[in-house]
Amino acid sequence: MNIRTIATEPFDDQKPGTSGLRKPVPTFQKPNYLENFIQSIFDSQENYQGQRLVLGGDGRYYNRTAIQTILKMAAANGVGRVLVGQGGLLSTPAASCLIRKYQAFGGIILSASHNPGGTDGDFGVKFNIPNGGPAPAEVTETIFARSQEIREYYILDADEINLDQPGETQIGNMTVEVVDSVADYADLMASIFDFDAIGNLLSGGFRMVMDALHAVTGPYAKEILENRLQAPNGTVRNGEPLEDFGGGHPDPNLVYARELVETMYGNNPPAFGAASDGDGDRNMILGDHFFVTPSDSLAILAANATLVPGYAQGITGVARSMPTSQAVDRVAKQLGIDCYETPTGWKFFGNLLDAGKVTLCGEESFGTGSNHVREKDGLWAILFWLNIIAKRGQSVEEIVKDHWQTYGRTYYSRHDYEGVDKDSANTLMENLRSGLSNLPGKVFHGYEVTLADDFSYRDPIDGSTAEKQGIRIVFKDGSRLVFRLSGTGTHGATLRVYLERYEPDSSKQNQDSQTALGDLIAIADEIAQIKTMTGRDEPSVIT
Ligand code: VG1
Ligand code: CO
Repeated sequence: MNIRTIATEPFDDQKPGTSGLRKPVPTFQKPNYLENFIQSIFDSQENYQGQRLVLGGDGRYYNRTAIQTILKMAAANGVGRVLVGQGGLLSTPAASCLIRKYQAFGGIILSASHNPGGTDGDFGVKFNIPNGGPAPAEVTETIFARSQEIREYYILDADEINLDQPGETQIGNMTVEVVDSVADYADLMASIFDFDAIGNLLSGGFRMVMDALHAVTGPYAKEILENRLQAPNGTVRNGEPLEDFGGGHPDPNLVYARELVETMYGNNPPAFGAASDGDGDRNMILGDHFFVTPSDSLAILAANATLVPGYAQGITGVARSMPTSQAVDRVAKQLGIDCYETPTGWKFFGNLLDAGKVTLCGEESFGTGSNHVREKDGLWAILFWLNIIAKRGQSVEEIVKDHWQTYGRTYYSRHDYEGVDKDSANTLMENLRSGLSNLPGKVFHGYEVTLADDFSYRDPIDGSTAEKQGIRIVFKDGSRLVFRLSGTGTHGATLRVYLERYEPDSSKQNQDSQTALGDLIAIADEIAQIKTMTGRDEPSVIT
């Protein structure tokens, strides 16, 4: 056994963002770039020698290469056993499931999630902790600090591992176990949802389509929907994971999941349409000519949770990221349970879930999940919807409109200005920040500002704090504008503007959301000078 010590120099740009380290593939291909970051992860951990590590990725270009390197480095660093998904594939929620089930000390997930892949796309590395969730800021900061001092890394001389053959191989003192990427996760889903009811629905003529966007969810969706739940073959579209996602943008929204949207808004569409993202943690839900906003989806899952066997006893609490609409708050109020507001990013839900304070949580960015793992989970949300439909015997549109009748409708939209100039985006945010104290009391298009701040968060469990998490402008009627810069993009800056207005009157709940939010869209531009500062007339993506 030959462990080599390789001399290296730090890279100054290895600070993880909202969800892991994401960079263009050529950056990760620089000599020692991946190795430095991986060694920094090991260096930041204690007492992992001899323990288990979970490893897999979303199948994008560089996945297999990176896995071979990480296996040899794990062996050199004293890891006892690595569970790696067959073919190098693990969705983010499946990795979380394995970490928990097999008590690993952590997991390394290779994904840049919704960012495009391929030789000139993005690659990414996420590190998850023993609870199965994303490393909290304290851990990512330690990893980053380590990456700034690194001078050497350790790697074993070993042959490439065959990732396609399930079974065990020994490299050095470490065992590599190639595991079925899907089985444990599928079993977990079967333990939560009413597979009999969903199976009867799907084999009984109810038509659905699931678009995996050539990303990691394909094999999971085929096994669960087509094999275990007996949906007709072909229910899962674009189910073959490809290194470049077929040239697409694996982001399940109305713009990037165009093929699915065309089907669901075309002639004689299926009753249910769904899509997931690159690493399988996001979901989009569509009905016949009908789109469910992710914020509404979270509220509806919370309101209907007891229809699902896994939540039949009721939910203890809910949490949403700050920019996510307040629709779920109204459900929590009615149920008499707590509702927590956290910064953007799943890592902020971990402590609340671990402490049993919340059962369900979600983000406006097509992410919903529960205490079954510590990540958001695309297929879980899709199965949750199918379970509700099977039990209620109503269409997606009927379920949503019923919900609005009971709780009121929250018109909601996010406007993204992608790839704008970094300096201009920073100036826009700085200008907003410096003007915040002048806003309360001011009236724009009939909307009076009652609160304007830069969101900060104190974790109720461990007291850790996070500052500057997005600018909130709240109006007297509860309407809100939120501004923040993306922490996952790799080119220029992405400005996200979140718009929200509450409409309790059921006779006014059938407007197009962009129309209903028209005044707020105008106010956002007036206050933030978006057009002037970004040089853009309109957002690149509206969801
Ligand atoms: C975006 C979303 C955020 C999500 C994050 C990771 O972050 O807004 O809600 O948690 O992506 O999702 P940002 O900083 O770009 O707004 V995933 O599915 O890409 O890992
Ligand atoms: Co994702």
